[in-house]
Amino acid sequence: KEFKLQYGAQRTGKRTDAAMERWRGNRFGQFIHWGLYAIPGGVWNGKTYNYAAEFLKSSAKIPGSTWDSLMYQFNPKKFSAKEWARMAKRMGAKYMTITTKHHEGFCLWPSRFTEFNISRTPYGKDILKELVDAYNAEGIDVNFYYSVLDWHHPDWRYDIKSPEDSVAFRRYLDFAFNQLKELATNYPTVKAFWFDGTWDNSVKKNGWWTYEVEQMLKQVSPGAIVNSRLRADDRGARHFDSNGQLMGDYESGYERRLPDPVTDLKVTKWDWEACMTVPENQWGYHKDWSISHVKSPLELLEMLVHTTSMGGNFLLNFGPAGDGSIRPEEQRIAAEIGSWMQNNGNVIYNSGYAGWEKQDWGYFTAPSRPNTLNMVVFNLPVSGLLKVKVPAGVKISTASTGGKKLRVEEIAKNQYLVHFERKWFAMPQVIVLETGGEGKKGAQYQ
Ligand code: H79
Repeated sequence: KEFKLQYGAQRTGKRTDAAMERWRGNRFGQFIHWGLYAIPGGVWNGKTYNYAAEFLKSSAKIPGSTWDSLMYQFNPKKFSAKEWARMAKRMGAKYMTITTKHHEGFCLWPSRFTEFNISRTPYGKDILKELVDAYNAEGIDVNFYYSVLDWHHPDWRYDIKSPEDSVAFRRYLDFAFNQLKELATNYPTVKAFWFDGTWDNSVKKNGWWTYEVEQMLKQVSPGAIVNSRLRADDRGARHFDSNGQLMGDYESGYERRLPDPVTDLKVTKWDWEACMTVPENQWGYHKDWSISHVKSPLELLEMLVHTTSMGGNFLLNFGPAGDGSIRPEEQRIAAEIGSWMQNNGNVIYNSGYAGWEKQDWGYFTAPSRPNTLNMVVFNLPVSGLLKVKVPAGVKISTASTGGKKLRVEEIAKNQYLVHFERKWFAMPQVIVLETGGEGKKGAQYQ
């Protein structure tokens, strides 16, 4: 059944304009969660709360006025927008997405629609502008995260159960709309908006608003990109409308997880982005990272390659401390990923899904250049022999690593072995395949 929708998807298929091509080619982004929650860092009155640090207000049941007064302590003495931007640049990030306002409601920019903002803190300056300028100066695109859910605003509602709720929430929606218009207007280089906190019934019952916000952002900021998480349709369907079409410009549902590289190939049909934490579930700064597994640089690098191989973007989160410093673990991750990206970034940027069958040794990524493909090897077999199954009619002509030719052996119909070194490697290895030329004739196979 096809529903007639006023606020459903605006398009079928991927956007093909220059702004979207750039967003897609960027592939690797840095997520930053920074707000008042960075000050307590998951610890309140001497007690450590293991749940996400940015949820401390809720986990520790802290009264609103107590939490809000943290703003009078917000004075990050070690903050340097330029240092953050340099670190992101060295890591190989091509874009950065910053929490302009998380669920707590505190705004990192001097919004004229609420006093709960950076200008009222001892720090006083416009942190958002400093970040936009510093990152843009490094050639890094800046995107804005905005939580629609707001624990601070008196008119926020989780559901609409009375006419009073309806009136109050309408005021809230106007407020959020105005803030978003303010962001798009005052920071004209912003490339994309990353919406969160849109899952409550109140928002689902006001799909029209998510549509209006998308239209407004694209009017004020031509080329602006919005994530599917913003959107609900006339009937409350989210991300995908009631007819199954993606809303917004890219799918943003993969949070702290990735699509399976064999069974979830449907994601290659649209643009998408996965966001990832370094610990299990901490976005904001948490003082104690011993409470969960902390992903290694290699685990994260594999996730980046995995995501690229499926045509998605990877947004890796950082949670700076309340003093503006970046914890040593995050600095090390940025440095180690960066050292690999410096030599191998070409298998990530402007690369995507190859359409070839996944093999155990790792991932294929396809550059935009025709007749060439990358193999990114994470699991080298002890034999050193890498199996490659090619689509029917495709032949491998050469394989090389670091400019050195490797032996390619055709072993069966549409199947090759690439003879790699039998050696232990500390980092993933890249093999470039050129396709074309003649394969064996079918009759020559046993
Ligand atoms: O900003 C980070 C987190 O603080 C934020 N999103 C990332 C990017 C976040 N907010 N809430 N959550 C993560 C977890 C919330 C999950 C749930 Fe639900 C919301 C459970 C029930 C409502 C999402 C919607 C999952 C099921 C329905």
